[in-house]
Amino acid sequence: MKFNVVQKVMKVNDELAAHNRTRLVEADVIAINMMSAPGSGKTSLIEAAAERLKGRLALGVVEGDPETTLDAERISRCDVPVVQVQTAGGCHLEANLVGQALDHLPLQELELVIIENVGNLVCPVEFDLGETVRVAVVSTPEGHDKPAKYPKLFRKADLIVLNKIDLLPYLEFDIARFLDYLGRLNPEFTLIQTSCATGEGIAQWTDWLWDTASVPAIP
Ligand SMILES: Nc1nc2c(ncn2[C@@H]2O[C@H](COP(=O)(O)OP(=O)(O)OP(=O)(O)O)[C@@H](O)[C@H]2O)c(=O)[nH]1
Ligand SMILES: [Mg+2]
Repeated sequence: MKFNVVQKVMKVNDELAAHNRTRLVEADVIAINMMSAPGSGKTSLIEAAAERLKGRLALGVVEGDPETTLDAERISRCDVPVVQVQTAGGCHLEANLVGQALDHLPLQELELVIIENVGNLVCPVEFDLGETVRVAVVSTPEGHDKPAKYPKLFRKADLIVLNKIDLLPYLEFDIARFLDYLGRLNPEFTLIQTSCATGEGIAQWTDWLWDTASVPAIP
């Protein structure tokens, strides 16, 4: 009985995600679902991208948070169209909410939409939003074992960003073990190491966004 209810929720979500995907393809917009634990640096990475891609790539942002408009305020200061989705305590975004957010973005003028999911390593991965690609962000203070403990997120990611590498000298983060865990989940994973504090790796991050947005959307 319980199982049937869950299936129904997921079925409705999948239908709405398919609708979002069609809208994005029709508008020729690539969408990125960015997922991580709270505080890994998702908004900081989007701010860095907005800065570097200004005038080169038409970016829009959907911000997901349980409460507040703090992240949308940060992004709007970068002169990028942004919509804040408040989940009222909910631990992930769903396709229905993202669909409503897309209504408030000038999709026809955009090339790339980054959807910052609610900070959480478990729930967001279960919900298709209609995105084109998935990015998993993990930061060094969280520890090298995160891919082993939360495999689904890392296995399904098209890109993994290891952020806060400026803090490596102060932490017992074993990068070899981190890479080993990732390799066991997906031998062909793509990893970019960044620091929003020093700017290291930000060029690679924005180049990846540029390349991803330049790929025509597949209907
Ligand atoms: N040292 C260091 N701090 C960083 C880096 N990136 C982000 N921070 C800091 O980490 C904190 C969280 O960054 P955010 O960008 O807000 O993280 P987030 O993933 O968007 O957080 P939520 O939206 O709350 O899940 C802020 O104080 C940032 O200034 C980094 O590369 N190095
Ligand atoms: Mg944020």
